[in-house]
Amino acid sequence: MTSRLSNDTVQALPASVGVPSYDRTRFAPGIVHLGVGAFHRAHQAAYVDECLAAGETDWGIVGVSLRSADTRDALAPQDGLYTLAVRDSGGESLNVIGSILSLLVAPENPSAVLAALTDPRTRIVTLTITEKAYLRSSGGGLDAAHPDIVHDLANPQMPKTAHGFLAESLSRRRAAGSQPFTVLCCDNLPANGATLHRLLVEFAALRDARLSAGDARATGDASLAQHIADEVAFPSSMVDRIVPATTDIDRARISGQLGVEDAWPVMTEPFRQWVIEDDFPAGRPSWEKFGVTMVGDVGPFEDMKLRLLNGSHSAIAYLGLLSGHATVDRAFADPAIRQFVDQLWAEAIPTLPQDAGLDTADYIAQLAQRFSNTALAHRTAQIANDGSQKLPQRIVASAIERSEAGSVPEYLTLVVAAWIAACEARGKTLPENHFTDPLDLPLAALFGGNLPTEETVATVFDLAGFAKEHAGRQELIELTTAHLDRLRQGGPAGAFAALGVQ
Ligand code: CS2
Repeated sequence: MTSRLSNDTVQALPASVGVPSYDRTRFAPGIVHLGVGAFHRAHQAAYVDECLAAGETDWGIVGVSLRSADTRDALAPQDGLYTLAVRDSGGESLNVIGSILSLLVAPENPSAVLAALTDPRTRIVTLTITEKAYLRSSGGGLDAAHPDIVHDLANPQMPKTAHGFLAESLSRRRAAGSQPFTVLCCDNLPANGATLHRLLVEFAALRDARLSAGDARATGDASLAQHIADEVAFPSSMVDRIVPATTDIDRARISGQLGVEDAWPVMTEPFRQWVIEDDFPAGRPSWEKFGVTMVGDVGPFEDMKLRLLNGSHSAIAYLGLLSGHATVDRAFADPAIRQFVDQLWAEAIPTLPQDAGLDTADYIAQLAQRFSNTALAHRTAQIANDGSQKLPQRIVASAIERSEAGSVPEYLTLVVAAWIAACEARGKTLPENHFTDPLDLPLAALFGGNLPTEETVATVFDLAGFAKEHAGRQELIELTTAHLDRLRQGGPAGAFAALGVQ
């Protein structure tokens, strides 16, 4: 195949493929997105595409990759266009998304990223940089000793981290007299906006301290932390759409259907949800017209999503991997895993606010349907990545609350044990780098030490900051230890049997 999806070829695609109905040359960049991966392209960029199609021309997206050039390399020759393939057992529908105006790669050209962030037309900065890129210490504050934070404090004009880019650009905007942008965090963290706000104020305070100490390379004035604390809006949001990594088979199939090559189409499910706190002093698209729910407090929606969807997703991933299931739908079709997940939901639901009008029964019924989508082939290994960063809000928070309320969180702690067992299984029953975790080095050292199980579990809790300073910590360690012993001896079937799950 020779020609490529682009502005020139998009109008000649088969009639069954949806294409941007608007003039892409007419819209201005209003949003800079940090972390322009598949999730962003299946979610926020698709919503913004609908806004643009409805004539809201000020909200084009500048997509920034903070690490690799892969997305830019695939999409720049396509004028930022890509196909969104929505798949379920009923088939596949294809839509070309046109909302990404340009793509930048931060390590190649940090100045260009700062220029985009400082552009007065940029009114919103959205982020999907994954949990670990927030660089939190195990206590939840900013990991000030992280080499990238150290780098960004010493080189404020050449940042590497989201914190460095946001702080420097907010400082420059302030100096230039332009209004701050609104920061809209779209990662799966609890109170994600407030969390990023807190971390960024901490980071800015470290910048301010260097400036006050007379550091010649420091930039701005020494009150950036106060400015960010008082003047910059960080609405929280809950984002939801299942987006499996694109495979070469997907690329070939989609390109075949288009009749031109798309180097990086994105696969997703029909379901999508976005709930956003309505706090945009610099303006925003009319998202509510396109299915976004604008609310005063996103907390209850976030908790329901993190604890029911993401919590069970992680459970399915680790128990699935330990049971030999490569994809979510296959793991979920395993009667024992399915029964386990039902019990896990039952254990987590009482931790959700009872007075917020959440329909948890309907929610889990939808989840069951979504996890059964055989057309997605969502790999368990993909979800298994970065468990140390994910389990605190997905599993451990519910376990702490159940234990504090006087009940025994057996199912939740089995997920923690399954994570440890799956980490340990790499290089043995699972391929060496089947998934990765920021704690891989200390974990490998720990697993090599042949310690008693309880010591292993307690060390993992310390490394990952699980239940730090909580009264129930020891109980959770003991429950996890018992499950891990059973998993090591009899696999998931052994651990399930002790809970009466078959
Ligand atoms: C998944 C999420 O990979 C993971 O950890 O649990 O990416 C999940 O698919 C999304 O949050 C769904 O909205």
